[in-house]
Amino acid sequence: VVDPSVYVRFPLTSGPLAGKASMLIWTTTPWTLVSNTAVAVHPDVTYVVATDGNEALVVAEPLLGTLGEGWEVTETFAGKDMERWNYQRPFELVEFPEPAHFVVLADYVTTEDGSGLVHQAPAFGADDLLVCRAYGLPVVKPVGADGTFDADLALVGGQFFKKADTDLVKDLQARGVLFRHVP
Ligand code: VAL
Repeated sequence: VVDPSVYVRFPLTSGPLAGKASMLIWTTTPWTLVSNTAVAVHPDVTYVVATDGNEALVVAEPLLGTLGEGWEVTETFAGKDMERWNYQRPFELVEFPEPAHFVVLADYVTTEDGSGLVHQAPAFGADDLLVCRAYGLPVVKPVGADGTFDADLALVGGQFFKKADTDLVKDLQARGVLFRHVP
């Protein structure tokens, strides 16, 4: 059984690829993207920029095949070169103490599935919490003890976390940042 999952573009806003490429992240929990805080890469893995002629995406070299046919590599670098590159977060629904939303390095990142770039939501993942703490990043948790999103939030306010996936994926799609949805 394969979990439903999404691949999402995170446009880079600082560093050498600012305005030119998006990082691709994969997650089976779209509702945690509301709390996205950072993106983790492995310092020693090779990452590439690949283009299909229309756009440029950053993925781990061993996972290039994830993109499908017709993608050509234009640049290659190590994960550690990406440290602290900033990006546009996937949702602007919650207030976020900055600085946040930059690339962090983490040895737990693998190239077994997804894109080799791991969306971090420290309130909802044990590994994420350790990694984000080391960078002094905030822990933002917009979901209450009853499992519903804080009532004052746009789009997802009051929704049970897992039920919010549907509206969130639709919104990603509408804004052109959804690369692929595997239902
Ligand atoms: N890092 C995990 C993910 O990518 C969660 C815990 C946010 O889905």
